[in-house]
Amino acid sequence: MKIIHTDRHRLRASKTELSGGELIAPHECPERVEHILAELRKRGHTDIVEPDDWGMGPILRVHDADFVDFLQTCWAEWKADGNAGEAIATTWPSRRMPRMKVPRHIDGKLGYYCLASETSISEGTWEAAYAAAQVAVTGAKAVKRGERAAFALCRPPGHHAAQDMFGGYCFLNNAAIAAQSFRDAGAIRVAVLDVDFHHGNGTQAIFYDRDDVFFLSIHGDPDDAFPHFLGGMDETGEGRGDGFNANYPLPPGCPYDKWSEALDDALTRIMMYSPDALVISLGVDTFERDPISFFKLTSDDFTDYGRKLGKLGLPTLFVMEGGYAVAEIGVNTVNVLEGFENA
Ligand code: OKP
Ligand code: ZN
Repeated sequence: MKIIHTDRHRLRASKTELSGGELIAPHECPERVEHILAELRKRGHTDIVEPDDWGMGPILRVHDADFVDFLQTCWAEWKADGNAGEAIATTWPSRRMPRMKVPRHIDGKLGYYCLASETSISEGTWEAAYAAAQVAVTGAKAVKRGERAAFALCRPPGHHAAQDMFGGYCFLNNAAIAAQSFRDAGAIRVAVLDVDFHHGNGTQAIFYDRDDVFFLSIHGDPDDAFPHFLGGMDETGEGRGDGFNANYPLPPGCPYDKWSEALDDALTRIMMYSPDALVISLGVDTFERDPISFFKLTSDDFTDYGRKLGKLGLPTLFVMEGGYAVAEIGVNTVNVLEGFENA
């Protein structure tokens, strides 16, 4: 399988994540990708290429220009404001404060564009997020040109990022940018299947009113799991998009047999949709020993569902999302890819 990777992901090396009332070393760290790369090489996957630079065009097809401008300038403005640490949002346009205008001050901008405060913006964050988006677009182009499948080894992840919001470790929505790139290169219908433990709220928001991109997500019930405020079963799309959004919220402790029932249903719906391309938001935080999640998949289960994905026979782009059991992230990720290849 063709793999797209750049070491520019290392430019995202935040020192802080707000967790349990403390600033901890982030779960979403550069070592994640290094472990995946090492496992790929160990198991003979050597078709690893650098991304091409497609510029801002593909990013602006998905994200609002003012939001992208904010991401590019946030760190400099935060430093100029005299702050010692990393940029963390502390105030929001919440339910009783609906003044939906972008404030002038960096604290106001941060709250306006942020959906969750665990995610600090640090030096280099924009550059890494931009590179990850280019990795995703390069993967989409490779599949569009005829590769059976490709793996966009994106970092930082993307599926929580909406048109104009960052958070949940995400800044630019790599999977959505890839899906839109498929569309712009001539694909009529694209399905995005999100198997990360967390609901892909950003991807859902981006495509919610569209019937040309079918979004499906299997995730921890938002009653119990981040991002808490989206991901219910009753969210089926709106307008032309009605019927083209499908959520499978699952309870704490969910084992593979139950998870894979949801997957089977999702795969049936994808085949009925008959997409020209399939984008998989691949998070392996469904793993039984993931430190921030509550599903119970074993390493072998990843191989099994990779096989199910491969059996669909669709042009497929894998886009890396989450997975925080860092020692096992490589094995679990490569298991999915090899299951797919050996289907
Ligand atoms: C990113 B991805 C902790 C709540 C914050 C943020 C999780 C972001 C996951 N009590 N957790 O979907 O893997
Ligand atoms: Zn996740």
